[in-house]
Amino acid sequence: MEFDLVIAGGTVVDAQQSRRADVGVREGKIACVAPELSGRRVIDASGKLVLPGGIDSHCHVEQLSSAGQMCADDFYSASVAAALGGTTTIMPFAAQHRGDSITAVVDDYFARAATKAVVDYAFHLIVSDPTPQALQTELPLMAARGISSFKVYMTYELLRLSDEQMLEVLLAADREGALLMVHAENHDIIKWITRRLLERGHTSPRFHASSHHPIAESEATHRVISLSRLLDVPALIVHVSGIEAVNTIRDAQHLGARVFAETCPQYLFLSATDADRPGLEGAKWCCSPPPRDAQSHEAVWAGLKDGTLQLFSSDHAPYRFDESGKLPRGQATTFKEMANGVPGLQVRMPLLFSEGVRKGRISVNEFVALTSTNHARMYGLAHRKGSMDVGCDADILVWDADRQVTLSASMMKDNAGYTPYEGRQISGWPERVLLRGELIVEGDRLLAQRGSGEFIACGTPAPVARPVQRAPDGPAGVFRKLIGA
Ligand code: DUC
Ligand code: ZN
Ligand code: ZN
Repeated sequence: MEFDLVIAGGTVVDAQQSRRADVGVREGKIACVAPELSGRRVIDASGKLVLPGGIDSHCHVEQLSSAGQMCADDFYSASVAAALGGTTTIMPFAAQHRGDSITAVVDDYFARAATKAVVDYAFHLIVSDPTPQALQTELPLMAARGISSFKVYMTYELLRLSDEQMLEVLLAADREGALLMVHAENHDIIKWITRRLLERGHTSPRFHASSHHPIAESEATHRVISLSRLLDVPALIVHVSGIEAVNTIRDAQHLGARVFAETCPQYLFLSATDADRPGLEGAKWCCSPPPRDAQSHEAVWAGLKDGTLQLFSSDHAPYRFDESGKLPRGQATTFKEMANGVPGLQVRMPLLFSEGVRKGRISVNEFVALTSTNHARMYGLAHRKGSMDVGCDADILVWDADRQVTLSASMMKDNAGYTPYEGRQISGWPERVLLRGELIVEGDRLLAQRGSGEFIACGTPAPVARPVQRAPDGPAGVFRKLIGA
């Protein structure tokens, strides 16, 4: 039986196993994984790894910040960067700002992505204004549109929710079968430190990390966990930066809390000291939470290895080093005013492969889980994405584990204009990238047409770690009955 396409002679890797096999593709789907297949077209993958396409479930694309700054990438540039780095599905945010109708916001993001994306995409929804209308009328419409994850913020003046509001959104997420993602940092601690730093004339980018103190993060992390445990509704803590938060999450998981967590390249490969440069240059290394230090890098590696952290996403938040992003008040910009975020869509997978797999910190199967499979399960995409299972979309990477690359701004396809990883030497890069059976990247060449990416509707999230049996008449169930929740 001939296939449309066979990827022949490689080592096929998924989250569970690695095996020598060919992959047969028919009508854009994986149709067979077995030795000696024949196809009308053949890609020779001998000596290469054959992996499921990456899923980056945390990136900001064509998103307006609460301070009114548009990030530097649209759906074309962001998705081209993703494709070149081996990511075939992105999950950006549709961001509600206060006063916005959620339906109008979501319509807008759908329209923007449809004509530009070159990889597949799904959306999360940022909820910043949980009015009764939003909670009761608009959120129930989201599942029908394939959006089953909501992000909330505990900091940023114009985005943050009170604990009371977070409890309401947790309940709504539970009712709708959605997963709550949380930006966990204590707003008042950050605000208080920031005021005192600025009063003392400490305005330069390196003070950003001092203001976003690790204890502000771990306190908020503990608080989210408490809210989640109160109602026994799962929560996912995004962009976990270091030792304090990792330990808080691990302890809670050991107690049976249904808490999940994500980390990002900046928390393994960048440090607070990167922002300590002359003038305002350090702004290029500022994101929230900020990169920490070597002890935190080790804690994050340990969390990835032992399953405390299930997801490795980029948190790609691209802003240019000019008045549109990092320097809204030019040379007078203080650390409080610059846009928060670093680019990372294109380098997320190569960095983790080089530093994780090549250096023996994680297995290649763990690499696949952390960059693809776990994202698909966590956000309800596993019916199409994230594995080499027969019937899944043929989103496939032919990965050259030995290719040496020196990262530089000139090779980045996003619009940030710089990379915080400039000059870093890594090993491993995708040689070919297939999306639904079509070759979209060959070497460093993009073959995909603008707008060829498809929206993928998310189903019900199926969080991946540490399942715990729960009884409806357990303590949280009895408590919820009491309060009518
Ligand atoms: N939160 C994010 O999720 N991304 C960039 C900046 C931020 O605060
Ligand atoms: Zn965030
Ligand atoms: Zn983010």
